[in-house]
Amino acid sequence: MLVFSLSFSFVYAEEYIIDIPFGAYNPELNTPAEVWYDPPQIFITVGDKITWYNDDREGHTVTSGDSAGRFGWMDNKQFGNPDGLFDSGNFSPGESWSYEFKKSGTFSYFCIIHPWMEGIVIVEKEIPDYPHDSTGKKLEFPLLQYTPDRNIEVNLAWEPPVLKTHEKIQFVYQFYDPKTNSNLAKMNYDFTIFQNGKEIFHDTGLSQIGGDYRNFVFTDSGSIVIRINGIHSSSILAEEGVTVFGEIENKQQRSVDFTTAVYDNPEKTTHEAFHIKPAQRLTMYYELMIFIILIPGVMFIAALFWLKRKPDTSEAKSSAI
Ligand SMILES: [Cu+2]
Repeated sequence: MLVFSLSFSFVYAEEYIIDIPFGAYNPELNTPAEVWYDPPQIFITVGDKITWYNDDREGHTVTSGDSAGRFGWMDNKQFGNPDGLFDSGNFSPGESWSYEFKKSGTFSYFCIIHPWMEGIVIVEKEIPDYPHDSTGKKLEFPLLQYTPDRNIEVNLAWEPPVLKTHEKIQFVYQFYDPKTNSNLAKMNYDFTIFQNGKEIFHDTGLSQIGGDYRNFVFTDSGSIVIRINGIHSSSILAEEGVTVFGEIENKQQRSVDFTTAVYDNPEKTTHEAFHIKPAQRLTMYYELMIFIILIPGVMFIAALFWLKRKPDTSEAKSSAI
């Protein structure tokens, strides 16, 4: 009976990878690293496991708690505050550390050695059946935002409401004049999606009466930012009577950001932990550089020796004669 019930209580658990990139030891991020933990923010469900790989040249830790923050460290030499939930201890370059999240919640973590390095893990009980923002807060459609100059109201919704990888998502949006509450057609705009800090989709458009839409299929899970910006219309500009330069400034300012998260689709993917080691790539690069520098170097030195030896040999010959 126990065996019977166990065989039906199947829990879908996944394994995720977070990379500590080469250069993470540097608080200024002016090395090849763009983030300290990649991705810096991850959405998982209870029972999922995360493995952190150290691809940097220094040892690091994954310690739950609050980091000192980049400027907290650089300006005030503050350290982070561990909360004792989990701690990897120091793990060296090339090593990894795994942790299974058994409880839901939002867990921030940092590196004890480099207290500016920070990441966040958001653990849901299960993939939620409602849309939410990148902090996990529930959203009601349509989402509404005003451009900073408050001249345009942007409405956004997406279908299906919970974003999963490998299925078509339709983003639908409309522009309104908040003063008259009228629908604004023929608006030029830019539509961009960023995921984990990288631009993954960009398009420009012209809104129609009733709005406009874009379809997108995500291949990766993680938090996203949907940015609609550069919203402008020549007719509205004439009404506002702004100069060309004023308009360019207005256009740049007319930007709204919406945040949410994409989940791994358990129906369409078998998520396999996959890790390309940048350190390996770097080693290969160094080996190649040695070849490129060493071979002409050896040839050059050989040529120098040969040139130096030449008068000696002729001298030896002449003295022999
Ligand atoms: Cu570190």
